[in-house]
Amino acid sequence: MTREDRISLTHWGPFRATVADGRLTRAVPLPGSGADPDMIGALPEMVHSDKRIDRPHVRRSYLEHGIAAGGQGRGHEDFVPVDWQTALDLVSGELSRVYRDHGPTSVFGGSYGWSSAGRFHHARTQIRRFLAAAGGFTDQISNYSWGAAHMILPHVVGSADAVSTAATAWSTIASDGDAVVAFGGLNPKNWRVTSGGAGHHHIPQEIEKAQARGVKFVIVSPLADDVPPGLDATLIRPRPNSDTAIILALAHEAVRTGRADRAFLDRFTVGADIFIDYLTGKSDGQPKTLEWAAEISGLDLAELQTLWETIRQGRVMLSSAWSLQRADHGEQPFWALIALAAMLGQIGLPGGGFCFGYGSMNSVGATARSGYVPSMPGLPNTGGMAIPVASFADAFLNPGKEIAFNGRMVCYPDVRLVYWAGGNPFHHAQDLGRVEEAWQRPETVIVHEPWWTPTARRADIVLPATTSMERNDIGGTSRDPYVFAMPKLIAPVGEARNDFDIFCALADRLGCRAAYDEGLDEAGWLARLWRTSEERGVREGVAVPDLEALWAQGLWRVPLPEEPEVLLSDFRADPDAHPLATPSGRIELYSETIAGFAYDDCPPHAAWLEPKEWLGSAGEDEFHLVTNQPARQLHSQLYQAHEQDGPARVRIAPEDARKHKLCDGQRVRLWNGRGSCLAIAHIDESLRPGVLVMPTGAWFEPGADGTEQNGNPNVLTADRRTSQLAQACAALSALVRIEAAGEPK
Ligand SMILES: Nc1nc2c(c(=O)[nH]1)N[C@H]1C(S)=C(S)[C@@H](COP(=O)(O)OP(=O)(O)OC[C@H]3O[C@@H](n4cnc5c(=O)[nH]c(N)nc54)[C@H](O)[C@@H]3O)O[C@H]1N2
Ligand SMILES: Nc1nc2c(c(=O)[nH]1)N[C@H]1C(S)=C(S)[C@@H](COP(=O)(O)OP(=O)(O)OC[C@H]3O[C@@H](n4cnc5c(=O)[nH]c(N)nc54)[C@H](O)[C@@H]3O)O[C@H]1N2
Ligand SMILES: [Mo]
Repeated sequence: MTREDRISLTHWGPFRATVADGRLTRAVPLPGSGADPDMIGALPEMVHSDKRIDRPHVRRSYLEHGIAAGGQGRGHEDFVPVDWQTALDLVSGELSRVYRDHGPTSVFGGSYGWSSAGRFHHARTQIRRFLAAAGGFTDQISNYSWGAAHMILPHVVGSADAVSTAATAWSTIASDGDAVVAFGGLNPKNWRVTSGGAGHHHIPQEIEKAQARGVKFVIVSPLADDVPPGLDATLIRPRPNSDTAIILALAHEAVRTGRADRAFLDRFTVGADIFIDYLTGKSDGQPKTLEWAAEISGLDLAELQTLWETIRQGRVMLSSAWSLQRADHGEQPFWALIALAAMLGQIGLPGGGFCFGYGSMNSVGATARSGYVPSMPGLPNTGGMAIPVASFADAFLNPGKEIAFNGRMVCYPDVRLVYWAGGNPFHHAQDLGRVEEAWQRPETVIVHEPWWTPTARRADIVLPATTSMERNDIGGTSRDPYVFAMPKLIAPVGEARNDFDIFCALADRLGCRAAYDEGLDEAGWLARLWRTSEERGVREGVAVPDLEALWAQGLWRVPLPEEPEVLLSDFRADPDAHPLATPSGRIELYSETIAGFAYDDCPPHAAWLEPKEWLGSAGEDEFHLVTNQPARQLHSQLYQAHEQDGPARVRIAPEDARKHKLCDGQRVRLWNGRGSCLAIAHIDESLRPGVLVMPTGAWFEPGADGTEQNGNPNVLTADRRTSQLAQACAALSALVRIEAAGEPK
C-alpha cells in the first residue's frame, strides 16, 4: 500500500512522506517551507541505511569480562548482538553498581547533542529526565553553539535571551533600516536548519525587501559564500578571529569623531568612561585606531574607513554570526559589538542596534508568537552536578581537578559511567585524539543511537534507537509560526526501540518508573504537552486546535503577533520601569562583577586579546583553519545518506595552492601537533589567503597510521576553552599545515 498524505518534520525542515510496503520511499519539502530538497530527499536513504543498528550489541571483551576488560578496546573491537533483556539487565546492573559504589556524580549523562526534532522523544531531554529520576548525574552546562555568549551576555545585558530566544525582526530592517553589517556573514546554508525544524523560510525574502528599499549590506567574513546569492553587498575579508579589533576601532572612531551618542551612553549604560579610556589608549597606551585594527586584521585602511562611513549615519543593524564567539576569547566580539551599538545609540529601535545569529539559523529574526510548541519538562538533578559542556574530555582525564567557571570553581567528578543518547561527541568535540584517550577512562560507556556512528562504535553497550519516523511526536520551534504533528510513518526498523521506552524498561528495573514517566505513555504525554499549548491559547485569546485536529491537519499555523519584535525596546522606552537584570540595571560596558573574577582571559570590559592560534602568531606555512557548519548535513547527521566520494573538501585560496603545488581535486593531508586528516583540495578564488575552510560533519575514521580518513577537522582543533568565564568551545581558533597526500592504498 502506498500512502502519500503524511507530513512530518526534521531539524532541516518539514516534508511530505511517501510510505510503501512499510518503508519510507520518498520525502519532499513541504511547499513554501523553503526546506532544502537535497537534505529532505535523503531521508529514505538515511532511515533505511545499512548503517542502522538492528539490535542491541555489546563490545566483545566487555561482554566476556565486564569492566575488567578496560576501555582500551573501545572503537577497535567487534560487537556481539544480544537480546533486549540481556542488554537492559546489563545496563541497569551497571547503573546500580555505579550509583551504589560511587554515587550519582560518577554517572556522566549530559549527553550533549541535537537528537531529533520532536519535542517529546527528544533523546537528550529523555536521558536527563531518566538519570535525574534514577538518582542524579553529571550534566553539561550550556552548548557548543553559543556557549561564550551564553555566559557573557547576562553580565552585559542581563540575560542570554539575545542569543537564545530574542532578536530584532528582520522585517524591521526592511521597514526602518539603512545598513546591515554582518560579521561572520549571512550564509544561506545555515538557514536550512533550525533546532526543532522550521516551517517557514523567511530570510531570503526579507533580505530582498531590504535590498529593494536601498538597505546597504556589508559582510565581514574570510569567505565570499557568506554573502547570500543575489545580494549586492560589500565583502570585507579580515583575518579570522580579528573581528574584536575591528569593532573596537569602529567604537574608537565614534568617540574620536564625536559621533558617540553621549545621551544614550549616560541613560542606558554604565562604565562607558572606563571603556572609552581603553579605546583612546588612556588606560593602556594604545589608541584603538583604524590603523591599529588594519594591522591586526590584515585589512586595508580604506576598507575600514568605508565600513565606518557605512555605520556613521542612518539606522544601522550590527549583526554577528555565532561563529565569532566559538573561538579563543569568544566573549569579546559579542561584548564589543554591544558596546559599538551603544555608541551608535540605536539599541531598542527597529532596524537598529545589535543582533546575534541572523547568519546562523533560519528562525533568528522571524516574526512568530512563541510558547505554542510545547516543551518536555525536565526533572531536578538532585544529587548530581554539572560541568561546562565542552570540558567533558578534560573531566574524564582529570577527576578532582578544579576549574574556574563564571565566578566560581567547579571540581571535576570521578566519572565511571558514560551514558549518551542523541549526540555524537566524536563529531562535535575538539581534539578528537585527546577525546579518544579520555574515552578509554570510564569503566562503562552506554550509547543509544539509530546508526553505527563513530560514538556508537566506541561504546560498550549499544542500544538501537528509533528515528522520529518510527514514533509519534509534536515538533516545531518557538521562533517559527508553525507547530507540526509528527506521526509514526513506519514501524521501528529492526529491533529499534524509542529512547523513552528503553528508559521506561530501565526505570522499572531501577525502581524509579513513576518518577520518570509520571504514569504516562507516549499518547498520554503528547496529550499532556498539547494541553499546555491549549491552556496558553485560552489565556492569550488564541484559538488552538485540539490534538485530534492538529493530527488531522498535520500542522497548525500559529497566528502572528501584532508587532514585530525589537530587541530591548521596552528597556529603551523606559529603563526605570524595565531595567535589565544586570547589577546596575543598565547595559554594562564595564562589569564590576567580572572585575571581581580577576580573570586574565576575560577582562571587565570588551578588549582585544590575541587569540592563542591565529594568523598573527602563525609560522610560515601555517593556515588558519575555519571549521564551519556543513551545507548538506546537520552536523554528522545525513552523512550516512550521501554518496561519499572520498574525504571532505578543504577550500584553499589560489595563491596558497600554487605555493604548495596543490591542484583542485587533489588529495591532501592537513596536520598539526594534535593530529591529521585527509581532505580534497578545492581552490576557491573568493577565500582570503592564509585561511582554509573545512566543514564539520564527516564521520571520524582514523586510519592505521592515525590519519583520519574521512576529513573530520576536529582531529585538528584544540580542546581549549574561550576563557575561564564561559569555558566554552573555541573550535574556530586552530592553525594547521597542508601537504599533498598519496593516493589511497
Ligand atoms: N570544529 C567544530 N566543531 C563543532 C562546531 C564547529 O563549528 N566547529 N560546531 C559545534 C556545534 S555548534 C554543535 S551544535 C555540535 C553538534 O554536535 P551533535 O549535536 O553531537 O551532532 P549531531 O550529528 O547532530 O548528533 C546528533 C546525534 O543524535 C543521533 N540521533 C538522532 N535522532 C536520535 C534519536 O531519536 N535518539 C537517539 N538516541 N539518537 C538520535 C544522530 O544519529 C546523531 O548521531 O558540533 C559542534 N562541533
Ligand atoms: N546546513 C546547516 N546549517 C546549520 C547547521 C548544520 O549543521 N548544517 N548547524 C546549525 C547549528 S547547531 C549552529 S550552532 C549554527 C552555527 O552558526 P554559525 O556559527 O554562524 O555558522 P558557521 O557555519 O560555523 O560560521 C558562519 C561563518 O562564519 C565565518 N567565520 C568563521 N570564523 C570567522 C571569524 O573569525 N570572523 C568572521 N568575520 N567570520 C568568521 C565562516 O566563514 C562561516 O562560514 O548553524 C546552524 N545551521
Ligand atoms: Mo550548534
